[in-house]
Amino acid sequence: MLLAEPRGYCAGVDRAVETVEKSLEKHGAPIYVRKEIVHNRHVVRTLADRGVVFVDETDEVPEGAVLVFSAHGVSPAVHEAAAARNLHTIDATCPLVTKVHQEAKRFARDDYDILLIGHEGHEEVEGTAGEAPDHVQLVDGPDAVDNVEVRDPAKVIWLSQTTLSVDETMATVQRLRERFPLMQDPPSDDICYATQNRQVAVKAMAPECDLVIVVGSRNSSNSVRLVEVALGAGARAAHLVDYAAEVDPAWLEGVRTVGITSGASVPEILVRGVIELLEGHGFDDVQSVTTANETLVFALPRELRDARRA
Ligand code: 2E6
Ligand code: F3S
Repeated sequence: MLLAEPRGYCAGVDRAVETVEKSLEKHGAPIYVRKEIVHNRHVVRTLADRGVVFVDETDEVPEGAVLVFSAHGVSPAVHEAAAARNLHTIDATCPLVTKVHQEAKRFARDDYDILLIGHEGHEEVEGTAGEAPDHVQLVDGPDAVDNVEVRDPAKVIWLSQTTLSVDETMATVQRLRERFPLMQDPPSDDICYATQNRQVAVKAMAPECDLVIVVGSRNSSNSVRLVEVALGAGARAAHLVDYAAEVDPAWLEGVRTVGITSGASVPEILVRGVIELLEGHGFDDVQSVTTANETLVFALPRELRDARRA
C-alpha cells in the first residue's frame, strides 16, 4: 500500500471548518452556512448533526441570523443580499480564493478581458466571475477556447479556478495563447499550492499502482482531478470514494500495489478507514510517497481569532 503525501486537508479547508466550529461555539446552534462549507459529504453531515443548517441562498436564512460563507467564496452580489437581510456574516472564503478575486477586480478596473479558466457551475468560478461580470469570460477547458472572443487582443489576461488539473490548464493556456499571443499571465499561480502538491504526489505514486483509491466527494473539484491525474500518470485503475464501505472488493482482484490519496477537503479519519479495510485484504506493507511538506496555516476570520484552538 502506497500513501501519497501530501494528501487531505489544506490550510484553507482547515480554516473553513474551524470557522464553522468556532462560530457554533460562539453563537450557538442554529447557525447557517451558504452552500457546503467544503465539498465533503462527511464534513457536511458531521456539522449538520451539530446544528449547522446548510442553505443554498441567503433568502433561506432568517433575518438577523449568523451566516457563514463557504471556503469557495462568494460574489459581491451575495454579500449585498446578506447585508439586505441584516445577516451576521462570517466569511470562510479561502485566502487563496480571495487572492484570485482581487486579481479579477484589479484587471477589470484596468479594463482587461479576463479569461477565467474553470468549471462551469462551480461555486468558486461563480464567485470570482461575479467580481467583474462584464469583464470575465469562463473558459471550461481546451475545447472551449475556439468560442472565446475579446475586444482587444492586446489587453487580455487569463486567471483560473484554484483546483484545476495543472496539465489540463496549461493545455488550455497554450490554445488561448495561439489565438491571443499577447495574452498576459496571472501575477502569481492561481492553482493553489495544495492542489499542485496533491497532484505532484499522486503522479509520483501512480506509475507503481495497479489501483489508486482517491478519498473525496463527487462534487469536489480537486478530488476528482486526482483521479484523472492518477490515470494520466499511469495508474491502471483509479476510483473516487467518500467512505471505505464504497471500495468494491472486485477492484482489488489481481492488484499487487494500491495507492491511496485524498482531496483537500477530506478528513484523515476517512483515509484511515480505507487503510484499515485494505489491511484486512492483506495489504500490510505500507509505505509513503512524499513529494512535499506543507506547513502553511491561515489565521481565522478576525472576529473568531481569540477562539482559535482555545
Ligand atoms: C475552496 C476552494 C478550493 O470543489 P473544490 O475542490 O473547489 O472544493 P473542496 O471543498 O473539495 O476543496 C477545498 C477548496 C475549497 N478548494
Ligand atoms: Fe484554498 Fe487551495 Fe484549499 S484554494 S481551500 S488552499 S484547495
